[in-house]
Amino acid sequence: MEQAVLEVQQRVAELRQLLQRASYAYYVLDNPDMPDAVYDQLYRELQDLEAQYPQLITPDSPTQRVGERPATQFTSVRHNVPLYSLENAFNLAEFASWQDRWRRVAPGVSEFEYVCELKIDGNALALTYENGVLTRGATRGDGVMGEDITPNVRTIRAIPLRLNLDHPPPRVEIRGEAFLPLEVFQYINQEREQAGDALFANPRNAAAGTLRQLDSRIVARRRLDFFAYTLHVPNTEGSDATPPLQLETQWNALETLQSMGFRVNPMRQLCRSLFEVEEYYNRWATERLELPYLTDGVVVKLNSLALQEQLGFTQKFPRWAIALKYPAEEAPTVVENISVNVGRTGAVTPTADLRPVQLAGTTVSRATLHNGDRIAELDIRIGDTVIVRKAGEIIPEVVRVLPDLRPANTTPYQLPTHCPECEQPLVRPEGEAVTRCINTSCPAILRRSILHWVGRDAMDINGLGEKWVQQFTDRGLVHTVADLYELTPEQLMTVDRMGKKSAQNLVEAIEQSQGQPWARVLYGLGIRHVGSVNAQLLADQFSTVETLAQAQPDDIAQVNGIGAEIAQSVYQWFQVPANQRLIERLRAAGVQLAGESKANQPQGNQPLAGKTFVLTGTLPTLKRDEAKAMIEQAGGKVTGSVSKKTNYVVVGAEAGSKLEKAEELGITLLSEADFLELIASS
Ligand code: 1X8
Repeated sequence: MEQAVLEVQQRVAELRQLLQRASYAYYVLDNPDMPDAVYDQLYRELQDLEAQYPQLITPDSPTQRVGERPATQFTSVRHNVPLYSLENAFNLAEFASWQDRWRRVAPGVSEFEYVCELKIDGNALALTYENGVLTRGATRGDGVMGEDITPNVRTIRAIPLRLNLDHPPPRVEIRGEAFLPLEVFQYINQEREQAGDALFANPRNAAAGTLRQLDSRIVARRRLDFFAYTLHVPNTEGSDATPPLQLETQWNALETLQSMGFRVNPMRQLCRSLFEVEEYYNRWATERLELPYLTDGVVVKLNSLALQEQLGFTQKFPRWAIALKYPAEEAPTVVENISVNVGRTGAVTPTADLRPVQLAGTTVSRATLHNGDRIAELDIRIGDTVIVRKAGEIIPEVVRVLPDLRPANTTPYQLPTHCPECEQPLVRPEGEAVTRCINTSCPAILRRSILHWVGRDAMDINGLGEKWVQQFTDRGLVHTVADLYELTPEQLMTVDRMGKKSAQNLVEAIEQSQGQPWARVLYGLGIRHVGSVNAQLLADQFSTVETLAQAQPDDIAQVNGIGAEIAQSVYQWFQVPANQRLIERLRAAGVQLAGESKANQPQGNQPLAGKTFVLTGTLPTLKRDEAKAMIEQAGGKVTGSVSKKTNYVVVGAEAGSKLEKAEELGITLLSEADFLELIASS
């Protein structure tokens, strides 16, 4: 008996450590390293053991709190009302048992209604409005403490900055889910791939990463969306809450949220029985796959707010709501091989070659294994039967190994110690998960760099695919992208199966690419973090390669949408002598290294050059003339009306139609404090 308890104790400690590490990676690092299904499974195992052996429960067990500590960059704030998580049900039987439970807690209730809503796979936010004005936007955090991310929340168009109410109460709090539409998610990942950055695993992580961006200008570009679902009006003494806010039902609250100016999910339904809930759940099991955002279940709430209040909360969950989840799309298959790929930045990515399997409507034959740590953690070996999952539109991933099906004589997989292409030692910088080949003349890196240069968003050179590039580099015809411009048809004809006509066409296509604009050239250089959007932003402000090459990181970071990390990366690229030589050779080859500047003022002492401001409403401390003078001093312009060309609208009290217009056009709004900060930092 004693022995058994000891063993359980050990397992409990192990589970807690695993879960804590996984939540740290998930919540703090925004870099999940454990699939949700595995986490749920371990969590349940821990819950079960703790239920059996309550003496083993400690206050710091992951089961004893709502979430994990927030990260540190933003100010921590305490939520006025904690954000609870929802109890999960994975099938109708579990839902029925939840129904039995709440009915036992409220025995007198014979008639009731449920509101069914889609569960959005995003990040919960708590928004505070004082006298109708958005004063705080916070992340969920651990449910008790979150992070104040107000500047970022302000960039979300589905969130009104001012409530559409004639007599707003002193204070209301709105909860909802911020998320990235699938299309935006794909676009962001495309951009990251182009820029050589690590991809986001799914839209939820991409949204979390975006919400915690310190630079809200970058947030604004990412087009987060939001669905509101909860409305809290505190019962203040002598409250004069006006009729629209005297709420009786959740249904009513949703309608009110909508009329207050929030986006509310239209796929909601009143249900009067378990069977109607089942119908709703089954209907959306397939229809949800057509939606432009990810959903992972159905949230079922009791409609009556009085009944909600009567039922109250357990330690962790409301008793009056439950999440009826959809199973993730998973399937078992066999890892036939593990191959490693060397990317343009030298990053080594292991990939599983799988026995083809049908998953979410497509045939999956490869899955990313992310990095060496991940392989070691899951102990994925060649020959293993594994579970692969596809969530949303993303690259499939291996979520776990089925150890019982492991063949005899397998050994743990080790990433190669040397580059599979150039055989130079691979390095893994301390504290990083990525292993890299750092040999600047590695043929794999060279091939990828050339393919990037000739790619559709860069120099767009037709007819120069992977096969040719491989031959050119293997034969030593091309060592840098500048060499492309010196190729002759005669040289090309020495390559296998290249005819005279093709060789001439190719030389011509390469020559024509000299006319590509400077922004494309800059993108084609393949500087880390510089995808095509950032390249355009930089080219707009730095009209020649010289001005960019001579700019300090701070100058570069002045560009709207360019953060410190990107600026540093650009700066460093131009410090490398080989890169400086490359630029000179491209210049000699006639490639365009300058364009028309969109900035009509020099950088530096005119940091707001080219920026147009509109002032509206009464600012708390500044007079309109003062604000105008400050803008003009910094090189900016003030105009009287809002248009697409407006960069910022500074908003004071009683702002009217200009604010509406600005919101409509998605123009960055600044409070006086934001404005002063912008001026001070410029
Ligand atoms: C979480 C979510 C809720 C709703 C939708 N999506 C979610 N992720 C909803 O109520 N419509 S409620 C909720 C929570 O209470 N933790």
